[in-house]
Amino acid sequence: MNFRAGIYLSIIILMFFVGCYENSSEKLKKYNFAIINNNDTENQIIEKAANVAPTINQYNWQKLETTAFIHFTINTFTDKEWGNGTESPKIFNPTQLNTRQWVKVCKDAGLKMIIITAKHHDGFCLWPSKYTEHSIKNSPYKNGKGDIVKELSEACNEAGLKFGVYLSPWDRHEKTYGTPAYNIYFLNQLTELLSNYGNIDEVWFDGACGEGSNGKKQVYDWKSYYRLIRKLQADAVIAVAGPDIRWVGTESGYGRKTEWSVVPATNHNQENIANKSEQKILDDDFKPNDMTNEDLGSRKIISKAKNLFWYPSEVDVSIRPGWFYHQSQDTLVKSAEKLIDIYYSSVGRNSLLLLNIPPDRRGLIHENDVETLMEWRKILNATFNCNFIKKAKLTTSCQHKNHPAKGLIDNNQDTYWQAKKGDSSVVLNIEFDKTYCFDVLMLKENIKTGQRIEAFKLECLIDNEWVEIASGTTVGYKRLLRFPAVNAKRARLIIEQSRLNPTLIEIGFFKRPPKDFLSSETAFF
Ligand code: FUL
Repeated sequence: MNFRAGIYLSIIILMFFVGCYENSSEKLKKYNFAIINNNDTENQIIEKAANVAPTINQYNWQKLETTAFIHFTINTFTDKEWGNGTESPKIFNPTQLNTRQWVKVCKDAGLKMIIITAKHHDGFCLWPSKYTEHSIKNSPYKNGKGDIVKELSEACNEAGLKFGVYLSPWDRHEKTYGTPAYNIYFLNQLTELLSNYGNIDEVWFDGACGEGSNGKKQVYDWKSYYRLIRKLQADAVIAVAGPDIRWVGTESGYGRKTEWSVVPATNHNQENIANKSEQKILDDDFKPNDMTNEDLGSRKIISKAKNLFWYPSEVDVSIRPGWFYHQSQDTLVKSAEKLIDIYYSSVGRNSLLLLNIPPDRRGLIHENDVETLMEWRKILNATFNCNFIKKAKLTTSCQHKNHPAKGLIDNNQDTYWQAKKGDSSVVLNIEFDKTYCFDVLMLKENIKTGQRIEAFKLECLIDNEWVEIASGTTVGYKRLLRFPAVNAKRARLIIEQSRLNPTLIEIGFFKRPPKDFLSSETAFF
């Protein structure tokens, strides 16, 4: 193949797998990637990066903000985190399983989608797959007639929640694992899941594999898996070992303070994701294509890239120390306050939060988990129910004629403020209708035009002097900053640096409830 044909072919392949072909919304840009030419200057690369935007699927996914993971399988009955595939299906026996309870808890907690471990690493299937005997059909659950994927998808559907499936590529039970035949097995199982359970909104491919250097080595046919998903569930996003959604790089619940959704396309190397997807601490050493790197998308990183694409981050974390239920961890459920900190450090840092809530051996979400989730939601509601900006006067020297600052407070989710072309540092002046006490700032970029803001700070007029209250780097879909409470009538947001003219689609000033709020809740309201 000659050089030019090679380039065209690479572009077509990239377009297919990053999903631009599916983006039919006029409001979104056509491409979620940019090709960097060898002779592009640094400024041209920055400009290209600033114009990369999400696909419609990625955008819809990001808007969910908080979603739920359900880890439930044979491990729940063996008290293990990883099964080895030799467990008998006979021990899988949840006696009170009720997917409507799972859905109610998740919905009341404000979680907008549920992703279930249809098959974890041990290979046991929660649906009666016709390609294996290692499934729920040989368990005592409903005398082998149960199908938990179906029960959950129906319950989600009834309640208006989205639904996703986790299917572990690593399979410790299936005999063909490690041979090309396994790819056929995997595709068959995917076909069952994507054909028989209504809409699937997210497919989660775990990169984990604990085979070790002497273990079985499976060469996964990722491209066929992706092609099948695009064909059978065109609206689904493919996460982690997939092209649409990026693993944040830890399982701690904490994303990066500087989180870019536009990153080099080399981050999309599946073998690398698989190698690195065990629990890791972020470090400062730069390792190319490593999801655990602290910096994935700064100017320094993208200036060396060949291609860029929109690859937003998902923060997966469990409400308990383990991913699966263990009775010994009933007292170790994360507190509402801890989950609040996680919320600010995930959703508040341009990521989506995927919170794992593992049902117990009865097949129910345990009372302790329910309690903490309801408290968490109460604190979030009490914080974000009232945005003090609503009656403020906004002025700026810098606004695009079609996107004035009033677009930030006109209650229309589609209007936004944009600086004029050429303005990459701007000031937005805010005069509230009265003095407010606030301790949270929320910023949201209009990511339909791309992610651009690189540095910002908030100042308030206190005793006639402008005082810096908070500062940050990236914004993206949503950025939340907490700070000690201030009383102010005037504030100004200074966007100090941006890749091209910045946009904001929403801005918010909020007050967190007092620490004893949960115990004195009635008094507070
Ligand atoms: C990891 C797995 O090994 C864990 O068991 C869990 O499923 C987590 C979400 O991903 O890679």
